[in-house]
Order: sequence, then structure tokens, then C-alpha cells
Amino acid sequence: MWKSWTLACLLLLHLANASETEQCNAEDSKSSCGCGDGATNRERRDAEQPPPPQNDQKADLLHDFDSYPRTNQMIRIEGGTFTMGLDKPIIVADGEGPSRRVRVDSFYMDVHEVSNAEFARFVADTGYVTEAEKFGDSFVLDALVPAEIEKTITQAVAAAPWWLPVKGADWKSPEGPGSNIGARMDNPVVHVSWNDAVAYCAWAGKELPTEAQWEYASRGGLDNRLFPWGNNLTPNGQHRMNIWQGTFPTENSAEDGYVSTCPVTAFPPNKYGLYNMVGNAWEWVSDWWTIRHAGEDQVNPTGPLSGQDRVKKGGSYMCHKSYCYRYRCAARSSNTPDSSAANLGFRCSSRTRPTHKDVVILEN
Ligand SMILES: [Ca+2]
Ligand SMILES: [Ca+2]
Ligand SMILES: [Cu+2]
Repeated sequence: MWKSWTLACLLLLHLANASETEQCNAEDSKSSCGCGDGATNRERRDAEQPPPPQNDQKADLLHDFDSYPRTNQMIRIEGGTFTMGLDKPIIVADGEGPSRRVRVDSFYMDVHEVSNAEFARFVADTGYVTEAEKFGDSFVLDALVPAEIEKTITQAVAAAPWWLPVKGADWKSPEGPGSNIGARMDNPVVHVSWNDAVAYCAWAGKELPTEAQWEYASRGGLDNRLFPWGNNLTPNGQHRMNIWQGTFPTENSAEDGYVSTCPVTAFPPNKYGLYNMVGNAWEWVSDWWTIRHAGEDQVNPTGPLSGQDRVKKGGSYMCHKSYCYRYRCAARSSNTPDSSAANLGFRCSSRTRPTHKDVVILEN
């Protein structure tokens, strides 16, 4: 099933190659397109998980954060009204449409994705154990899994066979046992669930942004553009975000400089001063997932009152137009709140001026 619609979709993309408005509206696109979506949902499992593996480097890591420049800055985003979603949705099944006029009040937004160094401060202060550590596994892209670990994995995701559930993969060991984040302290923390993200934000005196706040912030004051800087993927031939170049999922040419995650400070910011809103790591937002939206004007929408999945925004280093054209402001996807993967992180926001001693607010 996934193959046939993917082929159809590829054909469509090929036929409409010059256009940025092609539609991939197969019913199945949620489970088939890509770099995140339902493929990486954690299966329902009861308690009695194996104890998390001990990480010998834990002590070192938790002290290493002091040597990294802080990336905990926030910036005030002036409220306003914008067009959320798309009139001509590109991935219809994701609920990118209809477009609607949405007002958001002024708020504060993290300038960067939460980095490993910033997350390490939280863990060192609280002893927090992430859900990937409690469950004992998380999803990693096969190409990034060391061969000796890949040999031991028999279970893959049928709709997205490039995702491998790796035992012992967590935020400190992103590719499983033996891997570490020593050289990636300035990269986004990944393998964090929605619940983990909420716990971090609460500790930092912040909260997760709503989808409306996130999308408004990502657009940087530009109306109806595909990307935070406009409609041109690579203005003046310059890469503006960390996605996948080459052939997904077999060959990553990394023309943008990065095979996996990149520093949260990489690439120029958008007009609101925000970095890596699209690409690099997917970012959890606070809303429950729905693909049905009220079309009329909305004020500070917060999404459905209940649901099963939480929304994530912005796409990741694994997004390629052929499989997962979700590195756009209006694009969206979802996972269950206990799910985690090697391309899923977050940033925080605040409706009020943060008073937490650890928050730095940039003047704009
Ligand atoms: Ca890349
Ligand atoms: Ca991002
Ligand atoms: Cu993607």
C-alpha cells in the first residue's frame, strides 16, 4: 500500500516538478510519508520495562554543559493576525487546510531549539529520566545505526522500514549503546517525548508553544510563504535549513553541511530572530492533533480539548521532498505523547514575560 501511493506521489511530484503547490493527498500519507508521523509512535506497552542501561558517561556529560555558550535566550514576538495553514494544502491528509485568519497575542519564544547542553542542565538539576530511558528504546534512522547494533534488530516499521527501534537509544546515546552526545552538546536534544518536553518547559518556567504561536513565529511576519524566509528553497543558492539532499532514504549528500542534526545556532534566523524553525529537529507543540479546523477567524487557538496524538511542527534533517515535504511553516505531523525519535525535539515559549532566573530575554 505505502509503496503504491508513494510511487503515485513521486510520479505526481515528477510531473509537477516546477510547481511548489503539488498535492500528495493519498489517504495513507500519514503512515507513508516519511520522517516521523505515525511510524514512530510508541506501541502501547504496560509497565515492567527493563531497567534503563547505565551510561558510564552520564557523570561527565552532565558537567560538560558549562563549557558551552548558553542557547536559552528568548525573544518577544509582537502579537498579530496571520494566515494559518494553506488554502491549497500540499499534504491534504495532514490537515494543512483550510487556511484561516488567526490572531495570537504577544508572547515570548525560545530563539533556539532546546540543545543537549541546555537539556543536560535540567537533568543535572532534577535527575529527570526521559520516557525513552524508561521504555528502554527509541527510533533511529537505519543509516545512522552502527552496523553491529543494526544486526541485532529484527523488528522494523512496516510503513517506514528506515526506522529502527534501537534498545538503549535515548537523548544521551542517540544511536544506541556506545554512541554519545559529546560532540553534539550544541545540537538539539532528541529522543524526548511530548511529556519530557513539557517537564523541561515547566522546570525552565516556560511552556510549549501552541501550534498557532509556533506557526506565527515561524513565518516571521511574512504572509502565506512556504518557508520562514520566503518561497525560494535556496535563495541565492544558499541552504537555509538542515534537511535531506540526495535520495531518501538511501543516500544523503548533505549539501547543507549536515547528515544528522546540526547546532541549534546554524543557518541564518528568520525575521523574528528565530533559528531552525524548519528542518533540523521536529518540534513538539502543545495542541492535540486534529485534521479538522474551524475555518473562521480564531483568537489564540489551543487546539482540541482532548485527543490521542500531539502535534509536531517544522520537519527535520530527514525530510526530503519525495517522501516528506514537511519542512514548511504550514506543515504538521503528530505522534503519541510518549513517543520519541532521533529527529524529534522541541523549544519553549511563554505567554508572559518569563521571570525565571535562568531565562535571558533578547531585546528586539
Ligand atoms: Ca542535511
Ligand atoms: Ca526545528
Ligand atoms: Cu519529514
